[in-house]
Amino acid sequence: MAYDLYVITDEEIGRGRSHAELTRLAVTGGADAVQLRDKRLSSRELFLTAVVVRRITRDAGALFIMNDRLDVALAAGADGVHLGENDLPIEEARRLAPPGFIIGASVSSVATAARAAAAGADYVALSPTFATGSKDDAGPGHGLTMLTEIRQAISIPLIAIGGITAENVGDVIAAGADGVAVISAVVGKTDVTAAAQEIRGRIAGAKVRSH
Ligand code: TZP
Ligand code: MG
Repeated sequence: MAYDLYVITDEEIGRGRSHAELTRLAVTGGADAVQLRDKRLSSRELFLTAVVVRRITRDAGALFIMNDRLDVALAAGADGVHLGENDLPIEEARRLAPPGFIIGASVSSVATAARAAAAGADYVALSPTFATGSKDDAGPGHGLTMLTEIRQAISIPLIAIGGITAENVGDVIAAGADGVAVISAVVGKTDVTAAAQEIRGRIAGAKVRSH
């Protein structure tokens, strides 16, 4: 499964649209994966939302990755979970998850990327690749050079997250990312579907040029 365009839902950035609606609009625009991310909902609300996102992504043939919460991911039948450096350790998630379950990990250096790959992650996301206003504690961007260094150090899929736009996505792919995870560049736009289509097209173009 490809991670070319990985859209993260965020209702605060989503201009009043729900996780379900954002998911529907994003997969219509060709999103390959959708991550449900909400730090405010109760476990029950998150689960009920995840069940809906699961149905929409399955119907569209897109992956559904749950942010932070392995329990909710498993309960809702998600394809995987995305774990940050302060979330459940990758090894523990792997121990609890069924075969084939996707575990993605945020990383912030070549060393943490190599460690995540060795621990059994299915993909890593360099977080944040560029500075972003969409995550309060994201910190400064690591930049394209680190993306290239991580690409050379590991062989699992590498995703860039943080500050990715239609304008810089070509450079991000050329630097070695297999895909990009975005909030504002898709979810924050008036026309989510068109924004997804535009970025996906640019990723495809950059891949043709860099291979
Ligand atoms: N993790 C690292 S950066 C980020 C997350 C969830 C926010 C990405 O949002 P945007 O708007 O695409 O920069
Ligand atoms: Mg997290």
